[in-house]
Amino acid sequence: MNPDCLQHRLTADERAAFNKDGFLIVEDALDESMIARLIEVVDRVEARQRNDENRGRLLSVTNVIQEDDAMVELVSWATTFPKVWGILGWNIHLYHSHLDCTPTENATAQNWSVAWHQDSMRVNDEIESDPRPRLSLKIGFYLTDLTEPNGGNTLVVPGSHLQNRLECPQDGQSSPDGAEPVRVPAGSAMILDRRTWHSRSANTSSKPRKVIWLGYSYRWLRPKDEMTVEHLYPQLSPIERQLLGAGLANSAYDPQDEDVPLRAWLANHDAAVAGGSPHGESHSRPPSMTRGNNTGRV
Ligand SMILES: O=C(O)CCC(=O)C(=O)O
Repeated sequence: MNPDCLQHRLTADERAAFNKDGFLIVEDALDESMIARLIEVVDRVEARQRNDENRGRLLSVTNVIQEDDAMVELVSWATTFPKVWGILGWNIHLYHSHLDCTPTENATAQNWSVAWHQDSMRVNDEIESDPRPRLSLKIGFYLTDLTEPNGGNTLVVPGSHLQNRLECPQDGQSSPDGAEPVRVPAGSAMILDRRTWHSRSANTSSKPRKVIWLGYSYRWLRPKDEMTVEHLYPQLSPIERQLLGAGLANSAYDPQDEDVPLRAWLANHDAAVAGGSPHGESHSRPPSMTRGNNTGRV
């Protein structure tokens, strides 16, 4: 990984804003050349996946890293990835990816429905705490202009990530109090705490909306899609392999240096993040106590 990315580390102000709002906008996350490469990927996938049944409707395709080298590059992209490790630490991987194309409503008779949610579905029903734990975040890379509010913008309720319940109208049209559209130019990214209540929205503009979402989580959270990436491993750097899921099952809980090359890289470049826990004091046993022991305890 090129150390130049260190200039994009999460600042104290960005951390405070992310903790307060539950999301963070990264302006100019993508340059023109990367936007063009990624649009080419979205267009290619869309051309392949469009059919008579889904024509004119939202197209959302998961498991898209293997679609192009540009997608692999995006996973450790210089302007965004340092902020991911700044929030989650080093024991992380990519657990989900999707690309979306929202056609204009002019092109369709789709009966659009806004659907307010926190991410991760059953996690929110089955985990006990209040507020729920963060566990993961995702980054939306906006490839088309969304400075106006009618382009199929992501809707968010700032600060709602600490609320397990939110009065969300489920009429498919209206939004909860405090909801706002994310209005950003092409090339911007949004880092979204998975707990922040959000929704897609209708695109009544004259242009289709194109966005790529990458989800990062702790390595012990199971991937949400097929993650068909193992065939890429030989051409990847060690950190890219970590991010794309290499490593045996228990290494997610008890990682050794070879399982998490990001930790060693951070120890050399961003030492404050390379410690035991992203939240301060570490409560896990040191690796020497756990690896190869015969106690049967896990
Ligand atoms: O595409 C968007 O604006 C939001 C996507 C979304 O709600 C999701 O991926 O959970």
